[in-house]
Amino acid sequence: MKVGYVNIFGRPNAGKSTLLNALMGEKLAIVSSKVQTTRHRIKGILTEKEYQVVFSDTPGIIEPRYKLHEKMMQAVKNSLEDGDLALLLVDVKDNWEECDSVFSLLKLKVPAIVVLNKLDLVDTDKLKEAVSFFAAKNYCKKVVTISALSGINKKHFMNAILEMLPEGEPYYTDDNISDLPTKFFVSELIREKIYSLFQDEIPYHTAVLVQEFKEKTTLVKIRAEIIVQRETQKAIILGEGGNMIKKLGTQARRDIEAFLERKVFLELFVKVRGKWRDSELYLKEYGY
Ligand SMILES: Nc1nc2c(ncn2[C@@H]2O[C@H](COP(=O)(O)OP(=O)(O)OP(=O)(O)O)[C@@H](O)[C@H]2O)c(=O)[nH]1
Ligand SMILES: [Mg+2]
Repeated sequence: MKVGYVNIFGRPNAGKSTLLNALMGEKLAIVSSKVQTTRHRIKGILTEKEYQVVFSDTPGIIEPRYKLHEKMMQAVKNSLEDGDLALLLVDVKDNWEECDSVFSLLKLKVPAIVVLNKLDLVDTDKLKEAVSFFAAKNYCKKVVTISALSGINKKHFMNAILEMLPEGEPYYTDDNISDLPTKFFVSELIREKIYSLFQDEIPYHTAVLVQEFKEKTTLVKIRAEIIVQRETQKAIILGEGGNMIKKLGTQARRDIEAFLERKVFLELFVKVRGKWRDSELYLKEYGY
């Protein structure tokens, strides 16, 4: 059996989380059109008869400006410490030189496949040019082109990966597909709706904390807190007469119900915690 850890790296918005979900056939990582959506390392354990691959989605690589960013980049560093193979994800429309310099700075200790994503957005000539650009780089063992959004040829993609993995015994014996608790996925689904419903700084100044998760006979009761930095942001999240938080709650509940495959009663509260992104104490409390 082929086994191994395969870590996905790239600049913000490259499509790392979209790729993880496409590989897993399940929504493990939240996705948005905005940068800096993912804040944690999210493992997806893909087990088949012939292989077990533990994928890790990671936060997009940035220059840290807050303690929160530092924690996010720590998640990237942790993923650099282990692993058998790196997938270096590139949005083909992104600046290739900048992607290259980010990848070089990673100082990878493992072989890497450069994955050119969003091929649906460029013509074949441009794509070929990108393939030659990255194929010439030291860290690159192979270039693969995909559209994570339109759907990948999973068999083809997995073959490219499995070629580079060792034989061994599976790390995980049960049928878990991730190592993170249900509460984490619930809070992430709420955070995803904040990314899609609110603009400007709001998504970046927000954290979500699940305070209560009670399984009852007919439904799951969930109480979550949305943490913002300022009163004005709280007012925006609530909306006029509470219309925005209602919308947020409805959308989040639908996704949580699909994820848990159970009926959900979701209660949301908004709390103001000034500068939480720079406070070790709050960051710890909020799971960073
Ligand atoms: N057109 C197109 N869009 C894509 C493709 N893959 C991902 N996207 C979009 O790109 C955006 C970013 O996707 P994510 O998966 O959140 O990107 P990410 O790399 O995880 O981003 P961070 O977590 O912020 O680092 C979303 O709007 C996706 O729908 C693709 O193959 N084609
Ligand atoms: Mg992501």
